[in-house]
Amino acid sequence: QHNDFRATIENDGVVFGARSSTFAPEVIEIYGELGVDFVWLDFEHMGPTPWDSTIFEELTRAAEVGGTELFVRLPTGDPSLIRKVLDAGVRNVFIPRVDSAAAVREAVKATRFVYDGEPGERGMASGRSRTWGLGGDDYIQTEDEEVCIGVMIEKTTAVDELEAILSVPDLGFVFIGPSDLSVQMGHPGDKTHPDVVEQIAEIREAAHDAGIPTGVIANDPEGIEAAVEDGHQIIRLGGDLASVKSVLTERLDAVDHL
Ligand code: 3PY
Ligand code: MG
Repeated sequence: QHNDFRATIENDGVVFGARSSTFAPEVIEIYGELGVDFVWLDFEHMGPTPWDSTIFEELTRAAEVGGTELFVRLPTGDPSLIRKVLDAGVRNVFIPRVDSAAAVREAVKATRFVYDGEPGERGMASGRSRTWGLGGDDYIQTEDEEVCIGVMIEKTTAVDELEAILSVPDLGFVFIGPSDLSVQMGHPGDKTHPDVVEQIAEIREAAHDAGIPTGVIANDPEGIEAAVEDGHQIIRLGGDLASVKSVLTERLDAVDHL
């Protein structure tokens, strides 16, 4: 199956996604039916430790049935972890808290059979990405053409090396992390601090100058519109837990008035 997420951002389009904190196949399938382009699964802060890759087989099936893409935030850029998740059939992954261009290069190389004109560090597997499900005779070429990896820019060490990070071959995107940037910049939790806001704009501009798509979180209509206007191409606009909370709050308020 074609990775619409990668194709869209490579062709200057915008993808809209939502987080699923429940990791429930049902929610992923419903997101797909609603037209959500990607489902953010967060293995940095929640979820089972993803070395049990069988969970991804089930979740990629749900994404395929619904017609959406998984977008998996791994806990680290450990190549052995990246390979295992890709072997289960996930096509879009991203790595939090990166510090250096060297770390980014190592992570990206783990996703490729051929990397920057040399052998990459993706291992030949017999998992769902090759043998069934997504698999096929053109496995090697398809995987290199379809898999997309990005990194979070949320540490000052990464900002210091931003130009080098942005020129790492095959880096698919950067996702900006205002919360951790605020911590790193000495304004913990203050995402609207002028220094943080300015830093975010600088990251965005540098990435766009380098031709690398950027992603952000935007939780209200104004924020979503502003994100699109700013040229961000990967926009997370909600999640299952927050949606349940807001819909039920509304209904309980209505009941209160009866
Ligand atoms: C951050 O803001 O630090 C993030 O990681 C967003 O998810
Ligand atoms: Mg973060």
